Amino acid sequence: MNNFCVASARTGLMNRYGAVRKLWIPCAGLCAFAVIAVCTFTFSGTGIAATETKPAEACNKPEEGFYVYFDADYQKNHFTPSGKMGDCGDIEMNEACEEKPHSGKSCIRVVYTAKGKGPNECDYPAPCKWAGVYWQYPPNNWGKEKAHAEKGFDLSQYKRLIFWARADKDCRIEFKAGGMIGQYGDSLKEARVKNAKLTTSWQKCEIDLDGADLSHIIGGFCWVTNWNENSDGITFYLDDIRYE
Ligand SMILES: [Ca+2]
Repeated sequence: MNNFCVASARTGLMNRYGAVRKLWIPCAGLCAFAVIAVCTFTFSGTGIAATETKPAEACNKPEEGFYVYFDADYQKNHFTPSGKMGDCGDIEMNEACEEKPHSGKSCIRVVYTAKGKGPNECDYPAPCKWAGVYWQYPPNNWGKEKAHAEKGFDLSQYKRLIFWARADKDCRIEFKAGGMIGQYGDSLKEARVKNAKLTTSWQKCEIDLDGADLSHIIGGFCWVTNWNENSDGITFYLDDIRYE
């Protein structure tokens, strides 16, 4: 599987990983031009698709697409990270983290402590030994309440879910699109999943949605991890989550 990462810069930046192309980018005039370095990596393992980028000066305007998150105060964010799962007490999230965002003013900081702290949302005795969060629409909609039956987004026009991620140390985190299977849940019953290898640098990650039924999506994005993958806990960061 080929994966791509894009680093934008005002000046010609030769990326040691691959060829450099000059492209004009309409970014509200802020970026006169950018150099896009396309590098291709393939990670071994199960469905890993994370790509590394060199330091970039990202444009600070949203790109085309259907955003789950751009900045904390962005008016066109969709979905809410209301769906905590597993060892919920192990999860801390800050959607207005200003520590080196990939774009704009903020990114999302996720802290997973791997302590097994409750409340514990799993169907066996605690600790669950895992945790995760779904971005839902409307908030707290697990697809089980008829009142929300008509609520959801038709994202059929989009072909992939893009997001950027980094972590305090190298780690693996699982990400998903769709897969909330309640009676009134996602049309995409089987989530599209990406087990991504994150590093301390921002990386562009992609979940391929080709052929997916996106006609009714209430679970727009999700991260999950567990004691096996991150036994000492992990802090990671997300930004620019969008369907395109
Ligand atoms: Ca941002």
